Amino acid sequence: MDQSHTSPITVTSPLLPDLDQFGHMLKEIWDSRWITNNGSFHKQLEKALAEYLKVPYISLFTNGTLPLITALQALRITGEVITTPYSFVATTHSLWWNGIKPVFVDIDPATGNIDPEKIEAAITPKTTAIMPVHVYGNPCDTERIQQIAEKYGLRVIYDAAHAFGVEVDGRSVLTAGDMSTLSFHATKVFNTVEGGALVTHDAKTKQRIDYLKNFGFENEISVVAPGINSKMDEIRSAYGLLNLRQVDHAITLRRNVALAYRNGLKDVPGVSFFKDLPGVRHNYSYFPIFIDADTYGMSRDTLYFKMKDHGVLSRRYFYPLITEFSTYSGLPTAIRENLPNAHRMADSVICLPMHHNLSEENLEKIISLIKQ
Ligand code: T4K
Repeated sequence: MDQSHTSPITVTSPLLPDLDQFGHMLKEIWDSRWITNNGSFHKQLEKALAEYLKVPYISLFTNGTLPLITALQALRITGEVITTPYSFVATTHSLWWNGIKPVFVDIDPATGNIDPEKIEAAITPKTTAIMPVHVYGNPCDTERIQQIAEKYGLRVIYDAAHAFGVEVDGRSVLTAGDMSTLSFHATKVFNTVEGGALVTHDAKTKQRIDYLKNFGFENEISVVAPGINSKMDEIRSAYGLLNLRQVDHAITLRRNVALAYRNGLKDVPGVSFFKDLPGVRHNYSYFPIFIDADTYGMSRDTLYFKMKDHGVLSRRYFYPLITEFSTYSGLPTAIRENLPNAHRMADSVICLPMHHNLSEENLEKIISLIKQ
């Protein structure tokens, strides 16, 4: 099902389950009349995901933003949290919704992730946690972050929205820190249309998360905490079960796309990109390139709009930086001088189309547009 060369080439395209198989599952749901609130498919998907992702406990959510908000609630995080400006805005919004002050720390240009060596200088008596992001699925330096967290008694919540299936030396990155969150949005490697999850380390914490995502209900008559409603329904759980069966194949196809881009763009002056890291199982969730305007001979934005004019709808994830949005721009750590690497990356990035359905013809078109 390749995209036609005449229709726009979008930055991503959702992985869709087989419609007939999905129809059978819908029939089961209809027959059971159990459509949400921890039904059979929901339970099956949690079990299957925990196995696939090699994590001890996972709780499904309606999207990837509510697990961030809920993790902060569950760990009773207050005061200040150290985070990265180079992410989707939901990362920082989750802090704001909990009345927490975000403290921005610059990134490491080698990965796009928060630079652990700059974290300690940002810690104050009010700091209670660190919220790093495995941006584009590039794993953070989780060992160094953990050392710092332990030294200062801080919690670590990873926004792992991009890191589905990412492993380092055979171990899931989702096991790092106190908790990790995932997004199963349509645009992600694995999607349940909308959806997300929270990974925890022990049964007691999972239980607490499951109460919190269901209004705080412990049983029919007891509410143990001021929870929210963020439950995944049976229809999306069934869809997720089907997509899980084909996600490995989708990641292989994405890898082929990444290899083709790397091969096609390797000799283009002024264009750079990430390489695979040793020992890492990447998921190829995005393919960002970085434009050095002087060497390339054209600005990032000129190339971006040129591609758009030719029907290639790439995206500038993550430009502008979160610190440029009015809610956050007045914060002391949002100043430009504090975040030189993040600004450089935001000002030079283009995320090229990257998905399992990208045809060779379209790949060639994209590469030749960049080469021209
Ligand atoms: N943390 C991080 C680090 C995140 O990146 C995100 C979300 C979150 C937290 C929060 O997770 P969620 O609450 O969203 O689960 C998209 C997504 O909406 C968002 O999930 C994602 N990150 C962010 C990076 O990208 P947009 O506004 O750029 O998406 P949109 O609608 O412009 O779609 C992009 C392209 O994808 C379209 O041009 C075509 C294609 N597409 C999209 C949809 C929705 C399809 O082909 N079919 C579709 O159904 O935000």
